[in-house]
Amino acid sequence: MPKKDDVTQGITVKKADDCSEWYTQVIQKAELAEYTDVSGCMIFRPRVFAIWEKLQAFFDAEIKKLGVKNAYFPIFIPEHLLIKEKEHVEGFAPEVAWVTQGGNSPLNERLAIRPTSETIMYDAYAKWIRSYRDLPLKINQWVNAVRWEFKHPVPFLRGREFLWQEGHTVFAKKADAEKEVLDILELYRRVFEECLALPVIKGKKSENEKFAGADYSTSVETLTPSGKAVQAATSHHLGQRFAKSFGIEFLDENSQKSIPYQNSWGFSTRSIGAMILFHGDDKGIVIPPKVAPLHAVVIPIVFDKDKELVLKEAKKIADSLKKAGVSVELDDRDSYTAGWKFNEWELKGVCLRIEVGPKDVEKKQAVVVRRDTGKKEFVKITDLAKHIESELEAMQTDMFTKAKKFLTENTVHAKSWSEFEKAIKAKKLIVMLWCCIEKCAQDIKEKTEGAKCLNLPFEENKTATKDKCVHCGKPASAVALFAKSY
Ligand code: 87F
Repeated sequence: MPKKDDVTQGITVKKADDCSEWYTQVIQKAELAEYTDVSGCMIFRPRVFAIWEKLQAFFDAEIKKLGVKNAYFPIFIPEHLLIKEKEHVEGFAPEVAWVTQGGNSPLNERLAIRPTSETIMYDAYAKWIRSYRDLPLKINQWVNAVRWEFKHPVPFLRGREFLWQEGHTVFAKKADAEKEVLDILELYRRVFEECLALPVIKGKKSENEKFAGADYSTSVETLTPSGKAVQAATSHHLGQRFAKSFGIEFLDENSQKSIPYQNSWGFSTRSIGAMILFHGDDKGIVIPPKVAPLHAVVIPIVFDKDKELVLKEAKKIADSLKKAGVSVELDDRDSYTAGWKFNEWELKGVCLRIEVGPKDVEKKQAVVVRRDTGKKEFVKITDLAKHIESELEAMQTDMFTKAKKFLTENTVHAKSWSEFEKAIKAKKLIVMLWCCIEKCAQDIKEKTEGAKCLNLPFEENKTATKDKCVHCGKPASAVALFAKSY
């Protein structure tokens, strides 16, 4: 059988030339996702689901340390519950998907397919919470959610069904609830920066961008190389609004009736879209080691002569690395050339490639190639496990450093409206003094075809802001982050 040595499996466009075509190709060719007959709904293939499981494992362990417990609430939300807190659902109504029929019989009441679970959870909370001893109540669920988007779907980043966690907590004291909002936001920062090697900017949502059911919302935001920002996660303080609509009350230590304070927070499989977009290159995806399903692949380089010897040595290396705790695979498929395999594993984003040829066997060494930098090193077999461990750590750090540099270099502090316009055209993230008035936000959106305030970064707002709004000239009330977004 002729060996397959063509590179047609590769991506045919450069990321810098056509980022969205690059993204579409990489997702299919690296076997991450598959489109289905329902627009905006896709299959999360094992390679991507494994990344999601790593993120889950990290975040789940962290929230458990904070006393959060997992549970499951139904996917169907009866209409009367969904509309109980009117304000929060008004703006979202067009995105709700409904079940109206069971078998052939119309239902008496429409059932919403979970777009988010505040209403169904808080209806139960009202039954469960009686006294201050029942608080705090901290429940999370790892589920799917559906929002009937009408904009063009982008795998992971904008779809109709996604996976997420939604945490819903209840506290007797406002201060405790507010502390948790920030504790969770910090965990989100760590999910993105420590696991996905994506730098994020923490901040408070502006009044018109906050969740309508919240007193205030906070978020972590990042910019992708496509020039569009991604809201990576949100953590909301709901105040007493939902508690009042759903009748959640408790008797405090003095047997006084009180209304508790609530939070909700979530991050989704969108995070994976941001990761793919951010770190991928012309060869395929690059996965930070902390979330990579596979750390290394051993590829024997065989010629007819010495074939058995090389294969045996390659297997030995893979086995001993496995024993040392490295997630590694041996690619000893006979029908592909080594070159074809190199391309394939680069496309799929395996962190390290370990090549073993006859010369290496002779010298008791292997060649280790890093996916993110292409750096090639000859490593003694005896040092291999240690070397791999330190290379994976270095790769994680280097990927974050590089991403951070990108974010810094693509952030512009606009001092005037013309600077703002120029920066938006150049697909930058913009920091500017802003009045935070809704009308001004609308004008900016119209003039720039969609730029909006992502958040009011905590860091930039530490010092009091005086001066004028860069857009409208009215007094500025905060430093704001602007960009176009997904
Ligand atoms: C779409 C349809 C109906 C977003 C929706 O951010 C309702 C909603 O409430 C809706 N889209 N939201 C806001 C979700 C708020 C909040 N929920 C828990 C989160 C994090 C997780």
